[in-house]
Amino acid sequence: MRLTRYFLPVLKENPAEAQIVSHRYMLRAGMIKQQAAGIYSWLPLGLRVLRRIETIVNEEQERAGHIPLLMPTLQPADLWRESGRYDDYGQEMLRIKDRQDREMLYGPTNEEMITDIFRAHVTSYKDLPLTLYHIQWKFRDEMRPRFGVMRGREFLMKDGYNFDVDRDAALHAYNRHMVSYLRTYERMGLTAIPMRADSGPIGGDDTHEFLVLAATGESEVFFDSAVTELKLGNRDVDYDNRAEVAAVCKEFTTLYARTDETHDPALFDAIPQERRKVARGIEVGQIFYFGTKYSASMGAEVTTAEGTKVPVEMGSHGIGVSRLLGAIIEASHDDKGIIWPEGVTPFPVGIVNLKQGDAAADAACEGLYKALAAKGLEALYDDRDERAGAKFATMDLIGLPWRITVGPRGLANGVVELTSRRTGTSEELSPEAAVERVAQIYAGV
Ligand code: P5A
Repeated sequence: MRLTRYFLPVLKENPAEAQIVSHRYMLRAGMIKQQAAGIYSWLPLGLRVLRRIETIVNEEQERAGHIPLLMPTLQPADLWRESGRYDDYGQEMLRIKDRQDREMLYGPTNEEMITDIFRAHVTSYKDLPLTLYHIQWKFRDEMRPRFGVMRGREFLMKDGYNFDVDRDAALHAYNRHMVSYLRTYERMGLTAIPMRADSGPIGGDDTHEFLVLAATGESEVFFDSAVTELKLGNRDVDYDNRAEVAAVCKEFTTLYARTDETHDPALFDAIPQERRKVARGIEVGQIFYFGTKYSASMGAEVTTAEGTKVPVEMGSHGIGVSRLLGAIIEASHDDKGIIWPEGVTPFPVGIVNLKQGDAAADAACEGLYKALAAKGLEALYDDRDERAGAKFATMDLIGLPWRITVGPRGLANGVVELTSRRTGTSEELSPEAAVERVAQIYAGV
């Protein structure tokens, strides 16, 4: 993408309404625009990151064997009357009437609707296990929408729902989600710690929240610092192997890690003092096992191998897709701007032309741009007629992890400069070597 042809409305001033760094940088980098309290337009740069995050979420869900579908944002109230949640949900639910005076709502979550789909089509244990998911906009009329996309009213969620014949199979689905979420967050450059939590309006016995530690997080968390050292890495977990998946979950949930709702001071005090940590965290996902809470009230039954009919065992599992942008920025920035991890960056590399209009510099930039594209890497080429300082400031603010700087002086020696946004270190290389290096970096991402 050439910057002169792009739409990147960067702000010079700090927007007064933004209280936390991620909100400030998302506005300044021209990623989002607020349209109403907690409701945002996604401008091109923001949309690119959102799509990257969706891609990672989709890849990891499909790797775990979960099947995508797409449910609507608007739902009929009657479905929610069946589960009893229409009245329970309160003011957080946005209720709408259509022209026929039928009661509708903008879905805050989809347990009822997915149960309705299931009961219409599945009647036998032979069709199980089944996990269906989608990535869809939700609406929750939050009392205090704030911090930009972090606590929105309209927000994008990945929500998945498992259907299993018995409790053991449903717990395996729960575990599978835990492992797939750990992988998902790690690919985004995040450490998200599963913590025992409270199930709130979704219901159920077993639930874990995934928290990214950040001073600006809305949840208070208590944990053994050793839990922050755990990494899934590139382990090739066999998602069909119950024991293997359960062992990974055990590894990640044995050390003490809880949110304030489930905090147990006696257990906490048993941790060696130097490892006892109280901090704040951003909740980027939550998984629930709730058994037959929805299937029993909504009549979603399956016949078992023995020929009896039982309500299907279920759980639901959510990732805060739009919130993740805020969480990643909170975890990865400096005083100049965002520092995107390679996994989610809007563009893999930026090209800065120090002397636009200089024939050699222009030609070298065009050559780099094309050579990168031939390797499947779309660069953001700053081809504006601007001072070098202004170009660097924009690149630093929008946070591309790599920058190639091209100027007449370097070119006279046959080199360009490759700079890491994270470390600030630069290396002089031939243009061909710079392209090779960037391609190598992204080969593993
Ligand atoms: C699980 C999937 C559920 O709704 N039903 C379907 C279950 N869980 S949850 O914890 O309430 O939400 C899942 C994740 O969505 C994000 N989230 C939000 N993101 C931005 N703004 C909000 N107002 C908001 N509310 C929830 C969180 O990341 C949460 O973990």
